[in-house]
Amino acid sequence: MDNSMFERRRERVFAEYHALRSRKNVVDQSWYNGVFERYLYPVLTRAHTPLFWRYDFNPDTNPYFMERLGINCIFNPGAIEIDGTVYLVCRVEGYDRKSFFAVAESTDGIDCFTFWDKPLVIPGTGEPDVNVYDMRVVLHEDGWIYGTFCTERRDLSAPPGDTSSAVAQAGIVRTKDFHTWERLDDLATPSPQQRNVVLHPEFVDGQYAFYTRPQAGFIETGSGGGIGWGLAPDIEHARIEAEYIIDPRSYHTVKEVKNGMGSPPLKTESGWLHIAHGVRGTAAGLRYVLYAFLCDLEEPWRVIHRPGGYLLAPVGDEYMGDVPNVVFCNGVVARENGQVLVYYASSDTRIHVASTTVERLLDYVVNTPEDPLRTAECVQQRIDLIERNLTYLETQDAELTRKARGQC
Ligand code: M1P
Repeated sequence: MDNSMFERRRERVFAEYHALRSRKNVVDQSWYNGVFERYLYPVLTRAHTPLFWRYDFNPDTNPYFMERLGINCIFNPGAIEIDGTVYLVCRVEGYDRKSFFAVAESTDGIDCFTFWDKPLVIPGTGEPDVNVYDMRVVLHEDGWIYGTFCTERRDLSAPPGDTSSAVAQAGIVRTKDFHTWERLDDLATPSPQQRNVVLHPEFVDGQYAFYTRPQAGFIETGSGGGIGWGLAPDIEHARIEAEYIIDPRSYHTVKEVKNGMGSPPLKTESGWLHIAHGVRGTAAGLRYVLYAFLCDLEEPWRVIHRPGGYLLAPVGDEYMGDVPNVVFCNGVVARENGQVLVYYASSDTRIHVASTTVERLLDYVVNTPEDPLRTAECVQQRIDLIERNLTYLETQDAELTRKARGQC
């Protein structure tokens, strides 16, 4: 049989794949805010997934060199650094809408993320998962690496004919070698549903501490008012008896409709640093942005700094994708040299990285004023800044003031 067409197509796909894989990322010079740097290209897209996950490479069974199992998108990765290598536990979604987890690794955390040959195999519980996604990965002080993720199952109490109602809960896995994962019981809480559950890296009062996101239904949080906190004495059968809201959603803010914890918090000298997501409604649908806050070191449930507004929102191409106007982060890595890599997905489609430092994020959370919740006070906040600036600039030279005014 003449395989020339098969080979031509395969070579074309190889060439495109290698061009993409060898492209160096660069800081996006069109973006500046002093808080973090953006990069020009996403770190991972569906086109980065290995070709042998998608194509059948045997000309006898795939004479047209077709994609046999397409990948739709890759997003919302958990992140961890082990011995100088950054691992992303990515949410990969096939054309069939099912998500699964796959690990990609890179030494500098920016370029050349390479997938392991096979996706992770996550054992089930007695109640099979239909879909799993958004794993948060954390090295706990008990010595295990834990993953908390959303497990979604059909709502068996839904009326006949309702094929979309679902129940979301928090699944828990753990590993010592990052390859073999042990499944523990799903987290039990007083709330009907859970998503965005994060395990705190240290014991609190000798117990495992969880950030939760109680919700009444699959999409709506209902009366579930924000990011919750609860303790569980046992991790293998984790059960939270009392759940407290530590970061409420709030009218006319970036977290008016809902919010959820992002990555496990970073321990800093000034407190536990969090990056979370906030959601508000618009005429065009929901808008997801990232925001940050700082919690007390000794009482990690107590928020001590709440900068107003968002830390990171979609720009440019990030607005577009399967679920537009979304940025979402569940993986942050703080490297030994102080660099912080924030992995965020845009529009439920692809993964980007933003780079900053612990010092800059602390400066941001401590010195960004809180949202005063009313326009009149926001204007006053800005006038205070303007007056401080003009007073300072005028003590400098007139040229600086003229430049700051942007005078032509
Ligand atoms: O589509 C945006 C995000 O929606 C959900 O997040 P939340 O529970 O906070 O609304 C999740 O499905 C998440 O994966 C997704 O990115």
